[in-house]
Amino acid sequence: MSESIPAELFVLLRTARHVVVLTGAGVSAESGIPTFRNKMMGLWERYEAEELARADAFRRDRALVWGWYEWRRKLVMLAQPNPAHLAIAALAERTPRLTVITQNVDDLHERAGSRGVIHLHGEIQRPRCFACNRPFAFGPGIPDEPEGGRRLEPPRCAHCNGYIRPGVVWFGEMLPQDAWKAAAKACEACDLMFVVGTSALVHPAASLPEIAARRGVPTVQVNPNATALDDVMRFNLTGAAGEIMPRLL
Ligand code: BV8
Ligand code: ZN
Repeated sequence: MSESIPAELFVLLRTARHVVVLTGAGVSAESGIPTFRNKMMGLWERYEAEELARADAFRRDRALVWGWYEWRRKLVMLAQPNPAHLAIAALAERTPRLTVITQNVDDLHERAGSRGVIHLHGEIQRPRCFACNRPFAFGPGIPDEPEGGRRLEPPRCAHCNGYIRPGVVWFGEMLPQDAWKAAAKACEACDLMFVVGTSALVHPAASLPEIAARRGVPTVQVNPNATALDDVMRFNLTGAAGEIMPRLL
């Protein structure tokens, strides 16, 4: 049994007007989606995410990068939202206002019922053309496993014949301005902020909790491990999101 939840936190939850929940890969871990910190499961253990989640990696070997994302998209499509996603969606029904900000590119928050999710780093289900930026629609069904689990040629753009790229923000790329602005605005306005399942190493996303903490807003971290935020957060709930978040309800 992980540690108990302070009674004060329940009072804060009941009286909060605007709650922000910032999530990272840890919130999808119990759905079977590998996080970045641990070695990728199976086929890709010899690559570092930071090596593949880059535009120059796509330029150098587009089929390897596209194969990696199609492998991840298959995992996402076969995965189910876990009790953490479901609890966050349920919390929104009981709070005057709740904003979900995620670093994840999966759609598990949406499939759990969360609405208006802010995706700071894009969405794996929304690829676009690397040349003209036009959106590309995937066909129905599960992506076929890249033969040999490695390379898969990306599709071409119907408009300009450019290569289709994953609809995510790669390292070195700017975050979508509207998403970033909406996220920062929510952290400026909230009166309670949860940070669930992130190692808080990637910027500028990792600087969002500071916006709330600097305003004296109560901040709550949910993570089984220590992170860069431990000294910033007012409450540190040590444990798995799928175990702790439902108990907040
Ligand atoms: C930008 C989409 C600049 C792609 C991602 C030096 C200092 C500061 C910054 C930098 C620097 N050098 C370079 C930078 C910038 C760089 C950066 O921050 N690098 C890091 C590595 C230092 N940032 C960028 O490049 C960003 N862009 O800065 O642009 C710029 C400025 C002007 C003009 C042009 C450009 C763009 C960053 C976005 C990269 N894209 N994702 C994809 O998914 O493939 S990042 C990706 O990694 C994720 O989205 C996420 O953000 C990050 C992984 O972090 P987490 O989500 O936290 O996951 P992680 O595995 O790390 O941790 C999991 C946590 O869960 C752990 O704590 C674990 O304990 C916990 N956990 C495990 N199980 C559970 C659990 N918790 C709860 N329950 C459980 N069951
Ligand atoms: Zn195009």
